[in-house]
Amino acid sequence: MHYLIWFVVKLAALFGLLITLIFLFFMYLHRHHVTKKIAVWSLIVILLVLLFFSNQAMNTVLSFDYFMKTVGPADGPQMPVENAFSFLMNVDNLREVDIAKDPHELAFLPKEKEVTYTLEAEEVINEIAPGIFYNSWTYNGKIPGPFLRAKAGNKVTIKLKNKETSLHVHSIDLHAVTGPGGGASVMQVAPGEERSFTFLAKNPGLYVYHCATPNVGVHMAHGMYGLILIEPEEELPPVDKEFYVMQGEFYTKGDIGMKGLQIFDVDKYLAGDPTYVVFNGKAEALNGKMKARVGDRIRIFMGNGGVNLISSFHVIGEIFDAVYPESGTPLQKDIQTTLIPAGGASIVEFTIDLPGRYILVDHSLARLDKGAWGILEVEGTWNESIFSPQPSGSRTGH
Ligand SMILES: [Cu+2]
Repeated sequence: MHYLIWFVVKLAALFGLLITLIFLFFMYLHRHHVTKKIAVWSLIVILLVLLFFSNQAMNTVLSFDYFMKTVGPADGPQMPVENAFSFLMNVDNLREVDIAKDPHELAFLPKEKEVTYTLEAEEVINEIAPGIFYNSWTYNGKIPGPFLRAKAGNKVTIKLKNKETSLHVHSIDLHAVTGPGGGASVMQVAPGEERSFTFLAKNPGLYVYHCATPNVGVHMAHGMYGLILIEPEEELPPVDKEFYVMQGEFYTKGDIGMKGLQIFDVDKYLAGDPTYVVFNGKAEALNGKMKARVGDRIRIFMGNGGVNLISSFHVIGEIFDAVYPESGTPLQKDIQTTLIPAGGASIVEFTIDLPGRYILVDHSLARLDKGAWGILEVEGTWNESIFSPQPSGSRTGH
């Protein structure tokens, strides 16, 4: 409710200011005995002030780009006015959620040859950093969406529901699919409806899935992406810990750090200049959730929802013993930083030798300040033969 009250109060304040200005101007004209012209002048002033204040109100409350025309294959990224008004009318029906996907939440490899996954598109209100709220569009109320897992040769059925509280049509395009739109050609789902389709998982790999309803980039920049792992016939070798991490971007009208409910900024989106770059949906989403012990073999399924940036994925103080670059083959060894393309993913593996706090980053390091970092906490015994002297304090060196 507080979002709507905030909006009404702001508009009422602007309206009060407008009335006061008109009244003062009217009194000025009246005192100077130009009553015949008062009506005309008042009308002009009303129109000018309305124009000025409506623009101010829109810029701070909702951003519409009335006249923007882009040249993509579908509708441009502008948000239709009716969507914005229906958002304001429905904002209290949206759930306020903790958007951060737990990096431990990984599906087990199903034993069956035919696998079914059900996803639900839901528009929510969530914090992307302390005190900064956003209207995210999600799969199952989290960013990224659920981790899906199958084996090469499996038949995979995807059911997608679109919650009745949604204001938009949503869909799914899985990069693991061979066929039109990766599924999106038959999976455009209106609010309150459900659709399904089946595909043969032909190629092993770690694939991004995302919403592919125009404007596709705008849907993805609201959080609609996740990963599906198609394991090879021989399956991935066992490890001690697996983690699920995805990088993503938020484009907000308010600059970095501006509190309150933030609205999508189409200019920043087109310029590829996100206000926030985060792992798992919000700043510090991973902290306290990634823990391991010395000697553990770690595997990170690392995806990039984009929509604009390429991630230079690095773990400070570690070397990736093994990387499946872009999740394909062949396997690479001894990698410091690996590129995760927008709409792509990688599998990285390493064994932990020493206790401490290891920071996951996009090594385009300005993005740390935009939120792209997380901590892997490791406990265990120090080994002087690998590193001496033993650091004290936080042990990260950062
Ligand atoms: Cu969507």
